[in-house]
Amino acid sequence: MALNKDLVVYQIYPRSFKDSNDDGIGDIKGIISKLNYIKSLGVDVLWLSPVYKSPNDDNGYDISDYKAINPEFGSMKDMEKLISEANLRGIKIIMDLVINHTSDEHEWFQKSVQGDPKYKNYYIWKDKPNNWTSFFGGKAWDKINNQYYLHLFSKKQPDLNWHHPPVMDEIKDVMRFWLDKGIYGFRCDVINIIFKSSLKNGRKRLVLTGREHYHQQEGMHDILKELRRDVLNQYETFTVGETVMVTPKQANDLILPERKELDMIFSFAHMEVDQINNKWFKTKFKPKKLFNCLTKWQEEVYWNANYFENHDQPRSVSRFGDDQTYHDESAKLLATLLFSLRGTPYIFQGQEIGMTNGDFMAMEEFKDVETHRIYELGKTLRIPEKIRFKMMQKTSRDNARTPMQWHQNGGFSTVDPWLKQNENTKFINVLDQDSHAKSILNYYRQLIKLRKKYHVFRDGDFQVLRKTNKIFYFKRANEIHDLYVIINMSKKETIIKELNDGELLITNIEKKYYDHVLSPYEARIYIKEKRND
Ligand code: TEU
Ligand code: CA
Repeated sequence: MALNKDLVVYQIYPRSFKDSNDDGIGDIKGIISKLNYIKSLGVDVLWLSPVYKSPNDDNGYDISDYKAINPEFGSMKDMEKLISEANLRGIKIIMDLVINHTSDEHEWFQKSVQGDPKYKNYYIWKDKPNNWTSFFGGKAWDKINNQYYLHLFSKKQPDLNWHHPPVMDEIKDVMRFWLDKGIYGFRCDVINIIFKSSLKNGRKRLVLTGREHYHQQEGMHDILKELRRDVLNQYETFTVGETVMVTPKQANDLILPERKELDMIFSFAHMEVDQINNKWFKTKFKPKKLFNCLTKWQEEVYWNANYFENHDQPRSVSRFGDDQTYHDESAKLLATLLFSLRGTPYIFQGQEIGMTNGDFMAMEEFKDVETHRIYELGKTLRIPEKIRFKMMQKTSRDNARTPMQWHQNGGFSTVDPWLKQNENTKFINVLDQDSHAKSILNYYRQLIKLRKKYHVFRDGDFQVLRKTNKIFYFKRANEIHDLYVIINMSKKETIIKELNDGELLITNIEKKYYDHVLSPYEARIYIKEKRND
């Protein structure tokens, strides 16, 4: 089945979207109650972060039963209703497929620990650990009884052993279970690290010692081909892989149609333009670096999954825009860019109203396991407390996970939410923006409409016309239209010399003349119809 390039995807982090039963935790009924809102955006696909049964060490990315719903989120009946109610509105659902690891509370792991011969090899056990380190900092091995098991994430997330064929059978079964319920596909969590080629010591590195033994190995390609051939191809599906540390070449190896693996992947290169070595060491954001990176991926990769936000990243308006003086302008500029790149656009809940980073004032206010682990790790590295806290404020994943801002008083729940609500819900919320024609929300809606109306947004090729420290000017073209996209990613007024005429299709700033002067954070898209004679 050929990839549908017309889709726009909206990601929901269920815990933070809408609470329907006043326990402070978002849930499936909450999502159902907001389906009309989601429909009003014009999106086609909902990606749900994990809703499976889980002890929530990593908020659902530690699954203890792949075929059950976390009671905090509701029941299987609720989930079935969500799928059918979404389908009624023409919205398809993709679920998170977390198959690098399970929860340590999964029955398979429990039995593996007990030495049950059927389950022993479902996980990776060793008498002596190697020197690998985990994504959340610290060693990647922990001891139970007299043996060590591998966990590339928290110690409550043991890695599955993909050398053991029954693991493959179990996962195929899980995938069929959900596809049979009518879901449209999967977002495959950290899919390019699932196959461990060897368990030898790795070269010592500041982060992820050992990664040369599991990152992007040939065995991973074989697994993906098999899942595609035996499961996905029996249905109409959509897959996006989350792939860490990939190059454009590695991306293509995963997504080119003739490879028969994934439809598209989330890469991280553009999320690394404001950091040194790792995400905790942030530097000043230089737009040119982002433009260069996006250009490279636009030019070299077959089809991109474009995103500026998800549940692991700080909010884009706080990071690449200006969440104070130019909040409105810069949020809209980022939207313009997102929707005019070649590829499938992904919106993370709240991005469409310009939600900002959280306003966390103390460590206790953070709930994320990684945030606390890295904060502690920083202590052993003797990084002063104040600096460590600042690092968390800037980079913590909880920045993305604050409750959705439905109205001036929050509207997420009637009780205190599980994670602190941002104070700025007073000014940044769905209700206000819905009724205001010029809001960020309505700008997103408008962009989605334009993308649907003009094919060139989807199938046009990409060509850079100009790249400076502030300006990104590019063209998208197909046989019918030329699109010219111009953004000024800065607080300064900037002149653009070359400007093609055409009809101004959309812009984030109202003014009398649209000449060669670009206001701070101004974005414009022009369209020109080609003559057919
Ligand atoms: O994330 C994997 C990942 O590499 C990072 O983006 C991660 O958020 C972390 O910050 C690494 O430093 C995926 C999920 O998106 C994430 O929420 C999970 O915690 C993780 O896998 C484990 O399942
Ligand atoms: Ca709830």
